[in-house]
This record gives sequence, structure tokens and C-alpha cells, in this order.
Amino acid sequence: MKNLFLYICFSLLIVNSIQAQIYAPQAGIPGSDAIYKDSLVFVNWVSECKIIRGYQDISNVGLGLADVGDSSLVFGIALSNGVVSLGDGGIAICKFPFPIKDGIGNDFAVFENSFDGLFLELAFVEVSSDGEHFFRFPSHSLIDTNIQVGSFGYTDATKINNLAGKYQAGYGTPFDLNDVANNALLNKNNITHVKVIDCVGSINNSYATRDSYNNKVNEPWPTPFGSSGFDLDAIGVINQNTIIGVNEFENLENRIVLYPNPINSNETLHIYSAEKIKEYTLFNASGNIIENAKSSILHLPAINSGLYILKIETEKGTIHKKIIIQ
Ligand SMILES: [Ca+2]
Ligand SMILES: [Ca+2]
Ligand SMILES: [Ca+2]
Repeated sequence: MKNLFLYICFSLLIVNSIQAQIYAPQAGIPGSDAIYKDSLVFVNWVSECKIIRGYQDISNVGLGLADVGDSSLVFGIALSNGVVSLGDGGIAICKFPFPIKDGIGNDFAVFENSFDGLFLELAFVEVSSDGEHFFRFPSHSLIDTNIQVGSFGYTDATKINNLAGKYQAGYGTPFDLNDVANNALLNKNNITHVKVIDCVGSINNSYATRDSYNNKVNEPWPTPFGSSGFDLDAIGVINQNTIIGVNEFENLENRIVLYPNPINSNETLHIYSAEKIKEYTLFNASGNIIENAKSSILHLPAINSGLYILKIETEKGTIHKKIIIQ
């Protein structure tokens, strides 16, 4: 009987520990996925930013909007120039030198200015590949919603997932585009915009903002001062698609082979391609069109020897290749 009792207790313990889901802890604690600003994983930083300020206190709009910092303080590496305060529900829309892509693992990280990793102001994060349609990371807050986290209240990072602001200043909260649901209007390999939206930390139904599980995100509130709300410092890019752009082009170059080349006039040139060929156009060195067809086989006419350019259009893009006619 005693064994049975212990077994039941143990089982309940396991069930409870599964239910009490734990996310990555604060920077410096084993298991944290916080990324320090100087990490070599960062290849770029914000280059354009638009701020739409929220109120210092959404329940007392007479206080006006948050007003600390400005959009330029989001540019560049974290801890280099200060922060911009978003206010209750305030928004930052950021662009980068090159689009972000969904590479292996985390693709970018958002930096806030929490001074101790305990006073955490949080924000939802959304991405867009056209600047018009934004898609939110599925966020999760397990912070108790029975008691309001006060203006300077503490929050445990292990209760938060996919909300920016989990980590102390200088440490980015990482985001993996793979977590965002697929959508026809979102190209995860061409993320041009990242939107950061302050969570209104109130547990009052009139103001509360909710995670993807419909939990209120309870975080420090109200914060009725100029530096109200999420303080955006920087966004570091981990996977950007300059490399993709170049690689895709190079890959396309490599995936199309002309044979034979050099070639004699009146011979047949074959265009071997991994991509479906839509059309080719043969130009002479002066840029005049010699031949044009929707085919991957080119019967060369009797033309002078010399350098020619073959423009090949595929479903993955267009390239130009040189042909030597002997
Ligand atoms: Ca990824
Ligand atoms: Ca907030
Ligand atoms: Ca900054």
C-alpha cells in the first residue's frame, strides 16, 4: 500500500513537471539561449526603423506618449547608442541592410535594456516579407495572471517563450523563423521587416494583451513615465540572405552547362540545366539578337567566329553565359 502511495505521488510529480513547462533561463544560467551582442553569429544590425509610440499609461492617456530615445537608437550593435522606449502597445518596424532568411536555428535576436535580467519588459515580434502582411511568432507566457506585476516587478525568464525582452541588456532574445506558421503571404527567406510590439502588461481585461495561447502577458505595469514600455536597443541578424542571393545566382550559374563550348557554327549547342529553361536568346558581342527560342537546344546558324552571349531564362532566374564560336 505504501508503495502504491509513493507510486501515485511520483506519477503526479512527473505529470506536474510536464505541465510546468520551463523555457530557457536568464543569460549566464545553463540552458539559456541568450546571445551576447559580440557573438560572431551576428552578421548585421538594423539600418532603418520607424517608431509608433504608445502611451506612457494606456489607462491614463493624459500623460501622453512615451518619449525617451528615437528610432536612430535602434541602429547598429546593441549597447552602442541607447534605446527607444515604445510605451504601452508601442511599435517599432525595423529594416536591415539585407533581408533575413530562415537558416539553421535562430535567425535574429532582439535586445532590450533590462539592467538585471529580472525586471523584464516584453514585446511581441512579427515578421514580414513585403512590409504589408506581418506574421507573429507564437508566444507563450506562463507568468501568473492573478496578481499584477508592478511597475518595477520581477519576471522569471523560464516562464516566457518567443517574446522579446527575456534577457538582460547586451543579451539578445533569439527568434527562429521556423517557429512562424507557414503562410502564402510570407517568404521566410526574404524577411524584410521585423516588427516589435510592446506587450501591455496589464491584467485588466480592458488593456491586457495576450500570447498565442490567449494568456494575458502580465509584465511590469503601469509604467507611467517617458521610458514607458519595451525599450528597444537593437536587433541582430544571424541569417541574412545576401548569401542566398549570391549563392542562388552562383548555383544557377553552376547548374547550367553549355556543351560543346567552344563550338563551331552550324553545330548544335545543348543547354543542360537543373532548372526548367523558359527561353534563350543568343546575342553577338555588339548586343544584336542572333537567335531566340523557347528551347534547350540551339542549332547555330552560319555565323562568324568570336564571342557570343547566351541569355538563358529559367524558372529560377536569368543568367548570361559566354559562348566561343570557332
Ligand atoms: Ca531558422
Ligand atoms: Ca509593456
Ligand atoms: Ca541601441
